[in-house]
Amino acid sequence: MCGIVGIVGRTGVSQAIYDALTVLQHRGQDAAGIVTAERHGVHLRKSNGLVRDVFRTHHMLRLGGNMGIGHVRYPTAGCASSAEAQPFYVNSPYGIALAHNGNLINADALRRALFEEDLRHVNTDSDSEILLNVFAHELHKQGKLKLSKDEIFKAVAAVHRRCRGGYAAVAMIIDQGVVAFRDPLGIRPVVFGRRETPEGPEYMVASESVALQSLGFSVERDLEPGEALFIDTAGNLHTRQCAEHPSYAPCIFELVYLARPDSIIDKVSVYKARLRMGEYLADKILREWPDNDIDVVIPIPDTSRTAALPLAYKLGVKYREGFIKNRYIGRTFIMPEQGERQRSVRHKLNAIDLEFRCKNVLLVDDSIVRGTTSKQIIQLAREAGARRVYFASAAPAVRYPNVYGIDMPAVHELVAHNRSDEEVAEVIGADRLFFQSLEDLVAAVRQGNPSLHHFDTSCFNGEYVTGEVTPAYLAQQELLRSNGNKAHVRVGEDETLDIHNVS
Ligand code: PIN
Repeated sequence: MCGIVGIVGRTGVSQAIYDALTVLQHRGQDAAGIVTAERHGVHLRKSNGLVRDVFRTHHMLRLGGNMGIGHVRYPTAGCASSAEAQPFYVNSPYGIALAHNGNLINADALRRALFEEDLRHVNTDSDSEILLNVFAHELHKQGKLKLSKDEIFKAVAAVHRRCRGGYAAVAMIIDQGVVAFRDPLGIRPVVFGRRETPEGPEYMVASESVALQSLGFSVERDLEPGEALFIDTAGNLHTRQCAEHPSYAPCIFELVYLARPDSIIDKVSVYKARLRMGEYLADKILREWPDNDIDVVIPIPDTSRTAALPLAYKLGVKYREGFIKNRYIGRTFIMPEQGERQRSVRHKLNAIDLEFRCKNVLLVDDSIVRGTTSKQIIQLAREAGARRVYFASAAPAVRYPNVYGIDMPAVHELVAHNRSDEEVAEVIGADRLFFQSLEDLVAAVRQGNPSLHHFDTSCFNGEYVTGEVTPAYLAQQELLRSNGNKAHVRVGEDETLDIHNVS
C-alpha cells in the first residue's frame, strides 16, 4: 500500500503536499516524493526514507508551483530501490508525472504491449511507471496541444480497459491540471475535497480523508469505482465515470489495519468499524466459550486498541494497557526484512508485569499475518507472569497473498496458510486462539455503509475480485516476494530533478 495526494491551489502547494504526506506516512515509510509544476516547468524530489528525511528546506524551496502531487511508498512485490520512488515522470506528451497506490496484475503483458505496440520503454520494475506510460500513450493518441476534459476522461477510460488490478492514481499534466482515477472495483481508496480561499476554491485528492481534514479541506466525497476527476489549471473540478462496468469491491484490509482510524473510507468510519469488529469478536468468544476464564483483555498497540475496548466491555472483563510501545520505532509490518522485523519487537514493546502476573490474559491484535510478532508477544506475556495466554485477532486468518497492492509476505510465510486455527495457536504458542469470522468482519464494515455489498477479501478467502489471478501469476509473485529476492535492493540513491531548471 502507498499514500497519494494531489492539490491544485491558488498559491504554492509544496508545503501542503508535504503536510498531507506526513499525515499519510502510516501508508508507507519506505520512500517519499513530491512533484510540482509552474507554468511549463516541473520540479521533482524523491528518495528513500520518511517524509521528514526526504525533504530538506532547500528541496522545499525549489518545489514551486500551484499544483503538484505526492507519494509515500510501501514497497510492493520485491523492490525497494529509490529509482522506483514515486512520482514517476515522462516527457511526452506534455510532461506528465504520476503516483499510484495499488498493483497491476497484468503488468508483464502491459510492459510488452507498451514496448511492442506503443513503442515505449519502461525503465524500472515498478508498475506505476507502466501505468504512467499507458496513460501517457492514451493521452498522446488524443493528439491535441491543449486537452479538454473529454479527452482526458477518454484516456482514463482506455487505461481502465487496458489495466487490471487495484489502482488509485494521481497524475499531473503540465499546463493542463491534476487527474486522479480509481480502479473499476474501487479496491484502493481515493477521496477528494475542497478548501475556500479569497482567491477561489482549492481542490485536493488523497488516499484517506484524514489528509484532507488535517489540511482544512472539507471532504466532498470518495471517488467512485472507475471514476476520474480532473482539476484544471484554472482550478475547476470535473468528474466522470470512465469504466464500463464499475462496481464496489473495496479492500477490507484498509478497515482492519491499513487506514488511520480517523479516516472515513467509502462512507465507513474506520474507527467505528473497528469498534464493531471488537463487538463481533466478543460475541464469537462468548458463543464458543461461554464459561471462559479470561481475567483481562490486553491490546497489542496500536491498531487493535479500538477493537479491544468494546471486546472487553462485552466480555465483562477489565481492559488494561499491558504493553507500552516505544513510539520512536516504526511499524514492524512495514519493515522489509524479516530479520529486522523480529529484532525490533522486543525493542518496540515492553510489558507492565503487574497487569499480567497470575492472570489469564486475552491478547488482541488487528490481524495475524506471519505470526512472528504474535509469537514473541505471547512469550513476552508469559515472561511477565501470565498464567494463561489467549489470543484474539480482529480479522480472520490471513491465508492467501494479496495481489492488489498490500505487500503481504510470500504464501509460505503466512502462518495460517494450510494450517487450521488450532495449528496456528500451537505455532504462536497461544493457549487458545480466536479469529474473527469473515462474515462478521464484513458485517462490522457494512454496518457503516449497507450499500456496500462486496469487498476484496482475497487474503482471507483466496477469492480475487478482478478475476485473472492465475496459479502461474501467484507462483511468479511468490518468487518475487520471497525475502531472498529483495537482496538486490539498492539503498542510498536518491533523485532530485529540477526538470525546468537543472541547478
Ligand atoms: C500494528 C499493526 N498490525 C499488527 C499489523 C503481525 C501482524 N501485524 C499486522 C499485527 S500497529 S504478524 O498498528 O502498527 O501497531 O502476524 O505478522 O506477526
